[in-house]
Amino acid sequence: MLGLVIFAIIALIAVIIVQLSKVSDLAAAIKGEEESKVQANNRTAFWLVIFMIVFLVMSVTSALYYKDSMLGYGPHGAASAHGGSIDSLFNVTLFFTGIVFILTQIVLFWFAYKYREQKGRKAVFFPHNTTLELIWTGVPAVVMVYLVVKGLFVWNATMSDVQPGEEYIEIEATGYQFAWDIRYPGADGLIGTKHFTLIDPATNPLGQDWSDEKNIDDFMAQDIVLPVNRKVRVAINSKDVLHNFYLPHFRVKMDAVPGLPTYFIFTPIKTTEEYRQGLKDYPEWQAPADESEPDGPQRWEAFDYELACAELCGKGHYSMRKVVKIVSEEEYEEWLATQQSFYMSNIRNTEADPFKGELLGYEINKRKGELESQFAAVMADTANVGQIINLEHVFFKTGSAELSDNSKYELDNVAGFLKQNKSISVELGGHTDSQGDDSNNQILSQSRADAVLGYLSKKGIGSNRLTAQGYGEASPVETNDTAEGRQANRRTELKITSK
Ligand SMILES: [Cu+2]
Repeated sequence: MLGLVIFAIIALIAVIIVQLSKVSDLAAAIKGEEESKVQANNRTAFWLVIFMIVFLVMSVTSALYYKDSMLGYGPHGAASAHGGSIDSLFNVTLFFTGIVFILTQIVLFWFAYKYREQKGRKAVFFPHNTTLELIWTGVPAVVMVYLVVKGLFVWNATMSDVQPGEEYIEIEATGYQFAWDIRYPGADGLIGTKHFTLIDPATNPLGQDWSDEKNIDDFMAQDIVLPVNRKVRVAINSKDVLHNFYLPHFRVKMDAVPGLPTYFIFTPIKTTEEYRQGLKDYPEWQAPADESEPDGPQRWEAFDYELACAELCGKGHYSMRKVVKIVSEEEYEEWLATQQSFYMSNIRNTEADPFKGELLGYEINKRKGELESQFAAVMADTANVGQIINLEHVFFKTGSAELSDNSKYELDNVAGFLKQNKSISVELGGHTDSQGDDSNNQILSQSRADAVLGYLSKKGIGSNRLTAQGYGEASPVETNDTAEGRQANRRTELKITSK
């Protein structure tokens, strides 16, 4: 039915056009062919000039009207160190092309008007004019050379990689249909290696190689959080099709190409808060961010920098958005401290962990720091005796008093402390959980305490400074009803007996 109606409308329009042309033929026959042609020419020429004026006025007016919504104008000055040079390149190009644009439009339409067909006028032919040719070749050549050279300078400054020894933060962005994974290097500042054959959507989305220690502290971030005024290098990857890493406010834009890592280096120079303050003065930013909530935050308060995918990569393309937060150095440190390493929270001591059951260098160092501050607290304490330190990293083989290899780190630290502080004597206390027979537990705890004492005296601590005491299951620190509680109760304690 609808098809029929559309067909009827088209047919009617065709009939009207045919009838109109017949009417004008008739009118021409009455007026005379020649005169009606002259009239039509004049009419067309006049309207061409009107069109040109309206078109140019509207082009310029709309550009000025929407200026503050465009990057580089109004509140949208570049938020990165290099962004200003890209904006200036854009403005210079716009200046030259703008002149050419306006001049050619005026000349095009004016000539159509001025040289319309008129009675008795003949065309002038001149096949060659050296001066004119010099001008229209020379002027564009000079302008082009200027634009290209300026562009090369901006390109080289923007795209040069970090120099050896330079301070910067490296993060990694991996695009896929349809999201970004953002990886931070963790405390070591180094991003761990990855390989596509190791990718497992459930347990290893990036294909990180867990045998590479650089991966251990890497973490995945929900938002991109960066400190202001620090150089950032983004390593850009794609897992499937072409994507594009686009941070419009920072004039950062780089393809994410499957199989070909790319990068972009930039230095944010405005925090999110500073950018919001810049927007605040513009009336279009002073409306409620959410129209259904007129008392809610204003648009400028709700503003956030964003990462978008600028490559039309599929039907979910629009959802490849991430919030970018530029913060002060202190806020950045605070945020870093709340982030969890992907390996530590998802892989550590699972089947996928190549270091299962071993202590990692990072854990050993961390524990060393903890122990050192506990030792320092003991030394600062005014009481002479009684301070207790739980030797968390002393482990025994199940049911036996044989120290496991990993215990040496903790006990070497203890030995170091005792060597430095020769006046100190300690008691080594063994504790078990409540499982099994009481007297067996008593015997086991005593022989474990003895084993620790034996290790320390082998390290050169005089046996007059060491005593070993088995407490069996008599002094639990937690309930014995849960596995975690029992684990906490099985422990070795170091007690200061004289200072
Ligand atoms: Cu995309």
